[in-house]
Amino acid sequence: MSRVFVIRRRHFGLFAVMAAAVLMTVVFLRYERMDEAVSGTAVNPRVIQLVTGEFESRAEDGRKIEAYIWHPGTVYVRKGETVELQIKGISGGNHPFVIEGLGVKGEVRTGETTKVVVTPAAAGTYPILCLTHLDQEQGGPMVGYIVVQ
Ligand SMILES: [Cu+2]
Repeated sequence: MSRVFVIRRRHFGLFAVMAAAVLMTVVFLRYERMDEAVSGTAVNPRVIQLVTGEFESRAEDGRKIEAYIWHPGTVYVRKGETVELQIKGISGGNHPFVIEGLGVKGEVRTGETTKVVVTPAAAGTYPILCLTHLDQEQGGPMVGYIVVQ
C-alpha cells in the first residue's frame, strides 16, 4: 500500500513554515539534551565562564565616558546545582565583588581568572555586584545576575 502526499502550490508556504518549525524544534531539543549531558553528570560542578568587559566612548563635549560589565550579564542555574563561575578579568582593572544572597565575595584582576563555587539552595535572582563600579558615576552599575530556577 503506498500513498502519495501531494502539496498544492497554494499550501506550499504553509508547509514550508511548518517544516521549518518542526526542524527548529528538533534542533532545540537536541541542543537541550546536549546541554543536560554537559551539566548533569559529565561535568560536576558545571563550569560557567564569564569575563569582565568595558564600553568606552566620547561624549559630544569630548569627555571620555565608560561603563563596565560582566559578560554574560545573566547566567542560569538550577536550584541545588553546584556551579563553578570562572571569571576572567579582561577590562577595567580590578573588580572586587559580592554575590548578594549567596554570601560570596571575591575579586577579579586583569589577566587572571577568579573561580567561585556556589550551590544556590533557593530559587531567585542573585546579583553579582562589583564594589568599585556601583553606579554610573563610577562606570557602572557593573551588575550581573545568577538566575536560579
Ligand atoms: Cu568593576
